[in-house]
Amino acid sequence: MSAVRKIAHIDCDSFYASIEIRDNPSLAGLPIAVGGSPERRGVVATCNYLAREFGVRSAMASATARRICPGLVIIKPEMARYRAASAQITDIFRDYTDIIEPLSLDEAFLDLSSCRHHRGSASLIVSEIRARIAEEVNITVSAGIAPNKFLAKVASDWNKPDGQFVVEPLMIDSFVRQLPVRKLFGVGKVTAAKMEKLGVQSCGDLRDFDRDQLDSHFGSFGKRLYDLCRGVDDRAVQPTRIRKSISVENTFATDLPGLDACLAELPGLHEQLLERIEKLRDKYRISKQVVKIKFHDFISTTVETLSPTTELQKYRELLEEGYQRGLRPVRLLGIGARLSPVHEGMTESSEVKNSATPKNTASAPQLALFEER
Ligand code: TTP
Ligand code: MG
Repeated sequence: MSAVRKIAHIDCDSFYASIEIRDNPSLAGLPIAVGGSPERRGVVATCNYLAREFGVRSAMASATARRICPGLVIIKPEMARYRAASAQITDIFRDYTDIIEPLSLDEAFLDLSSCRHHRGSASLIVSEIRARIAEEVNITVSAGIAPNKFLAKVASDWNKPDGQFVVEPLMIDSFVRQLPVRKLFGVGKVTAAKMEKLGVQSCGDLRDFDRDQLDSHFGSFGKRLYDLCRGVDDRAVQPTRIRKSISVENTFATDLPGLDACLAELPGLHEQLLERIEKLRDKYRISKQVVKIKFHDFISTTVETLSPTTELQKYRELLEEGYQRGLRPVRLLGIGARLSPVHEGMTESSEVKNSATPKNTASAPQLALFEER
């Protein structure tokens, strides 16, 4: 790679809750959550930092949240105002760069490598962006600045809320070495548990494995793990594309001998898929579930069904159906969803596959992803 890039990841602090407090100042100083009602089995979309001190979290049942935080004010989400704030923030970004990749309403990557403001100092540029958002939109955001997307994303969490953190090129090695593997894109509970069995807790531990070993333990994801645990991530910041579908797939180092072996791989793939879909929840709805199988002789088949969710059980059924078509060892398994955009005017299409997701918080239960909006 040529010159070191300057990538920022900007993420609003307790986004929906901050907008609600901004628009109703009498809420300031109270623990608040935005979400469905406890009486109607609603879930918490987010809550302010005060409510977090009581243990309230995103995707928690509102009834539980109210129990552990008795004074909790629960507000119904109103997406229009969140969208408007998000658009206003994107307009501010555009004063600094055109290379903006929104991940959801409240977070985006910016490539600031060519921005000349403040003589190209990314940390001064980002301070200015944050100050302008505070002034013009009246909410706070946190930011990470680093030579790549992975590190920028991790760094934006470092001084949250209302903070920023820079990972200088010379710090990468030590910064990543101590990072828990759970922070890596695409490492969810299942993969993290597998790593724990191998004695791996941190990225430093993962570096003890060579490429072949990672490949044999983690299939095609192994290659990416090799890079990530060294802080290497060459993905470009990609201005928004419209997706028709989203999928994750794995080519196995050794062919899966039969249906049971295939079924055993599903939870791991499913977890990665949920993490990726989580990022799209503001923009897309699910229209179909899809399973792809490539048999050892490279013959592929896909099976799909109309569905508004990403239910694991449905993927099992699709896999069983697809496997019956071949009844022989399997070299690749993929699962995915066909998507339709929520907003009007999003009509272009392009398929995006298998680039690991920049989400490091736990996936929300799937029903929470698309409901109540
Ligand atoms: P996040 O950025 O994950 O959370 P946040 O902005 O509320 O808090 P933080 O300060 O930790 O960044 O998500 C952005 C918004 O997306 C959040 O305000 C509400 C919504 N959301 C859901 O609706 N369900 C979920 O499970 C999560 C995690 C977020
Ligand atoms: Mg946020």
